[in-house]
Amino acid sequence: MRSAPRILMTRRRLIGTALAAGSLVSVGGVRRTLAQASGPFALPPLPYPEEALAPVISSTTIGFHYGKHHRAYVDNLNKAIEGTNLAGKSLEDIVKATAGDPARVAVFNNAAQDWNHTFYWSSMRPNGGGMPSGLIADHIKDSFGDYAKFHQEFATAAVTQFGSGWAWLVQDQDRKLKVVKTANADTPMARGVTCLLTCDVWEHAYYLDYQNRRPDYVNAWLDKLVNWDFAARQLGT
Ligand code: MN3
Repeated sequence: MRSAPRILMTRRRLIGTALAAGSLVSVGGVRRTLAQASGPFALPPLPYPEEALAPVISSTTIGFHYGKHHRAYVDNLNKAIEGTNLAGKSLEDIVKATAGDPARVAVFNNAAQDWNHTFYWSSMRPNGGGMPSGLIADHIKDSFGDYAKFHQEFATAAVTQFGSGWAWLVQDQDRKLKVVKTANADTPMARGVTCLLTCDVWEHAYYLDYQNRRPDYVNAWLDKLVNWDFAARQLGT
């Protein structure tokens, strides 16, 4: 059974922060947040304070990653769509409309990076990670055999993504969960795939805290930060 609002993540705080930031973010979660009707888009509020993920991810990293990198994607997207027929579309529609179009690669990159980062912030929570329970645990067992095999497959994807990109847990059309990786700004959402979790493996996500030790970042991410409640809420019926 699918629960009503997919995102409950500190809804009150989300709304409060959104109002404080002066942005219009409807309730209901990332999908709703990302479904801001049209541009210009606002930088979505972080679901927790910048220091909340320390020591796994420092407030310095979040400060740059969220406050500089993510903000730049949003600002550049708004500049790129201004006055075009994309200005009236939702973020998801812009990503899907520009995916694979060489003439609109800059729009795609910034729109997809806005979507990916918003999804990434919600894929984490303080004191998260480790083995899930409930429905998502059943899906992990059905699709991977056991949690350890999922852990290994996800970590391998995240560590072996060459250069910049993302590791994802997705639910395919056959309802099976799968681990996939994408390069640069690419996102499974562009192809209509249901995303459950994502880990940013661009160097800006971990270099201040882990330098070249991407495997240490990925393992700490899996063991201490994964927001399984968020993943469970993305599951299709
Ligand atoms: Mn990033």
